[in-house]
Amino acid sequence: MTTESQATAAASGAGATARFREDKHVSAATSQERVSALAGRIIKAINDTVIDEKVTYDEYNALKSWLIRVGEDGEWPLFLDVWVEHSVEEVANANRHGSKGTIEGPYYIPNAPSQNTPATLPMRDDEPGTPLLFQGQVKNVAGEPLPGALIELWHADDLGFYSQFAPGLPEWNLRGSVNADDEGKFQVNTIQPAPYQIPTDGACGALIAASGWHAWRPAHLHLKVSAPGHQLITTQLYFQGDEHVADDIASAVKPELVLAPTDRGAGNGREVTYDFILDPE
Ligand code: MBD
Ligand code: FE
Repeated sequence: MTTESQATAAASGAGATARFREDKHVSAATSQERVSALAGRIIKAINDTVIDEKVTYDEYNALKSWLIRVGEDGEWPLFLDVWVEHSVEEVANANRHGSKGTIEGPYYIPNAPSQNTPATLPMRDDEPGTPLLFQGQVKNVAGEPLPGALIELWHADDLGFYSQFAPGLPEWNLRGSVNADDEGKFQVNTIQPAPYQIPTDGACGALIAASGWHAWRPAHLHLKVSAPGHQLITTQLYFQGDEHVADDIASAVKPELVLAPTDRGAGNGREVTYDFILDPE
């Protein structure tokens, strides 16, 4: 039997690449001027690095071979989301007044099974991990409850693997779409995710090893929260005490996004309350 621990960089990379092609409808409407300005700056940044650092032919060929491998391993979504998306998110959400957003990452899947609050994410009968009750309320920037709110939640399991990107997991494991109540209140039962390690056997892992960096993201919940008439926010929530909160390889932690769950007692795991503030459309 294939288990999640046998996940390979190439298989999860192929999944992330296929997902991106299916879900993100890339617009061709960018003007020639804009393409020229952006591509020109990126190419110039590479050339400046070559000149400043006196890059050798061996190093140039190492780069070429590594870039070829990123594509072969399907790791362009992983590479870009880990090392670039945080800046794109910073620009995109600069004018928001509500809850902080952060990067989406490569493992979102739309249209997870829908449930009403109080909900329990789809999980295995014997799902490993500490139970976690995640609850809160969706409000507008004036603090008023928002009816019709939707909380999409996806996260890794207790071994750090995401369903549909690692083998052996049920299709929708730890992925759900939860309708909040008329006052925007929601309760979701899940389990505490484990920290996530960038696959070590692919191109991104090779870069990390060659640089002496670490490969870790702190444990996190991924969320997309929306309500009629309001801007959807894509975010993540982290856990106080996680050693990688202070040095996420994806640079996606913000202090406002760190949770401090409390013990529920009687072996019932932990619970935490977090309210979402949505900006108007
Ligand atoms: C993840 O789980 C993730 O959230 C990001 C941003 C990149 C790689 C894996
Ligand atoms: Fe993630």
